[in-house]
Amino acid sequence: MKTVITYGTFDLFHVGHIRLLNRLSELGDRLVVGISSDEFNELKGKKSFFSYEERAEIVSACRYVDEVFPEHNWEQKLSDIRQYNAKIFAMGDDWEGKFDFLSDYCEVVYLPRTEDVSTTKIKKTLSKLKKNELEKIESSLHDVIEIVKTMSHD
Ligand code: C2G
Repeated sequence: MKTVITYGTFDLFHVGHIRLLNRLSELGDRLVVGISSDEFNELKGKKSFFSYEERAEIVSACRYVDEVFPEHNWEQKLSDIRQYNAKIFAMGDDWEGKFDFLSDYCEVVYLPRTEDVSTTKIKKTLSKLKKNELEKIESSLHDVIEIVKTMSHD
């Protein structure tokens, strides 16, 4: 049984996550995923839209994933690798080199990220949409106020 282990926040689950998990599942017989807890996300400077429980439910429903577990800190990877007897630790290549110290215990693999999609980009696009919509509502309100003013003078 060749186990692959990876970690992530996996907020606003998107094709970048799915494509990575698919590729990771092809590296072995079992894929286990450490999902960053809400508290650990704060340590990473991230505030996820979905809670840990929701993100864990979504990722564990993914056909490529066999098991999920909480990621509470940076230090737990080695004990996780031992607990799951993981033969491969793999991440997207935005982490290239950051976890090479694990190569004494298992194979360390960095796979190319999926370009042009990220949770941050999704959030930015949505907030821009919201801003545009609010500006449209505001200008329509001004028009209505002007009409009411005109009518009240007549
Ligand atoms: N990813 C990807 N392509 C994207 C976005 C993300 O391949 N367009 C990969 C990342 O490289 C990472 C995984 O998907 O391997 C999860 O990404 P995030 O949810 O952003 O996780 P991150 O904040 O990188 O947390 O201890 C490790 C950390 O918990 C990793």
